[in-house]
Amino acid sequence: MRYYDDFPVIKNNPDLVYLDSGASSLKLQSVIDKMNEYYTKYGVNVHRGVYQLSYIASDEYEETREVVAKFLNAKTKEIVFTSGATSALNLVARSLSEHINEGDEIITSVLEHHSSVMPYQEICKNKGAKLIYVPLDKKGNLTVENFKKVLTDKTKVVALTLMSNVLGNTTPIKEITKLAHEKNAIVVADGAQAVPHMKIDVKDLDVDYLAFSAHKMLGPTGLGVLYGKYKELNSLNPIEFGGDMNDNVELYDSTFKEAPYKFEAGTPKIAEVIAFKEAIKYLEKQDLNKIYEHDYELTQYAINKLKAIDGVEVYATESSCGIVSFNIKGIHPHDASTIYDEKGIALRAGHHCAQLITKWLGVTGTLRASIYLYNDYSDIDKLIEATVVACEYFKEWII
Ligand code: C6P
Repeated sequence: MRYYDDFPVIKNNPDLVYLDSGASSLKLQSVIDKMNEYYTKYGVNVHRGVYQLSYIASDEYEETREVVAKFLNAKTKEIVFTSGATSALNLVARSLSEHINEGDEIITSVLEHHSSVMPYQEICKNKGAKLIYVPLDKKGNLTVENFKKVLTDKTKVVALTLMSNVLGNTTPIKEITKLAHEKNAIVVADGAQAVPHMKIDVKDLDVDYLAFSAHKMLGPTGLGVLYGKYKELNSLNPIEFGGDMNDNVELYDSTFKEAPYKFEAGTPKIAEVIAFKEAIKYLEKQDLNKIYEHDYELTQYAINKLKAIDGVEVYATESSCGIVSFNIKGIHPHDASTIYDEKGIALRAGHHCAQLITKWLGVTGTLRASIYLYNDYSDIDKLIEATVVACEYFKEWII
């Protein structure tokens, strides 16, 4: 009930057990209200108009950049708005590709979401560079020791997730970044799952780039953020060209604005950017450290309860937060998921756009319950009850 007024989807679906926040979190009423405010009160373009409404919209837009920067302990000019974590990760990879040559090495891992690894597969194919995978330990954790084994003088980019969207485990990115920088390699961190759950300080982590999505942290869909250390970010060339990112345009050449604006070609996601600050303010009010504690406790509670059920295989570990992947042994997750849906439990089934890790686990996919601040123990108890029912239903096929 605590979140009843804050999240209209909860209000409108009182029996819903929402355990799919890893795919997209529920959206805040204050975010929706702010989008409405933009559309109804000053819904015009930004950075272009020379009239009052455009100034208001532009100020609201730029205020979010300041709020995001403060949230990450970054500088305002280090924040680029994109259409999602995917586009942020593609932007940085494509911009970096100019600096990748034959024989260079790019380090990644099988924990990656497709958007964190596929751009580098393309670069390696086109440039004759090598994609190198950090081996995982037995539990699926990425360790500093294993990272050291693959880091070489040829490493140019290290592209790793901060938190796996299948296992929910975190990467020791601070230690990895320190080592990578000793080899002058650039570190690109995928924060799509981590940023919603934990306090991230980019100065402390020292990563060069960090990408994440607004819609996984109570904000609007269609919006992402690319943080880039200013010197690095400003040294990259844009990959999209058009309105507002240029300075002087001549017949055969043009000059670009400085970062972040040279990476925001065309009319941006105005309403979404303006409203996103409401999500960040809310998360800060709730306290990210408390959110992490809450999500971690519920995750571990779910893991322990699931492990106690005969016929269930759990892939999450003691370091998992917010994500619990499991299977009913021998049952395809899509078949099992119908039981949960019948009981009003929303979870995800499949490879979660991270086929490398599901292959590493030796399965085609998993059931995945993902937990966020509005979930409580009763949601997990319902997940457990439904899992007992599913095991009973499939008992003849369980192997
Ligand atoms: N993972 C999931 O259900 P977008 O789709 O651009 O907002 O985020 C991409 C992305 C990048 N990295 C990680 C670690 C992610 O988990 C995601 C999105 C969703 O797990 C949708 S596939």
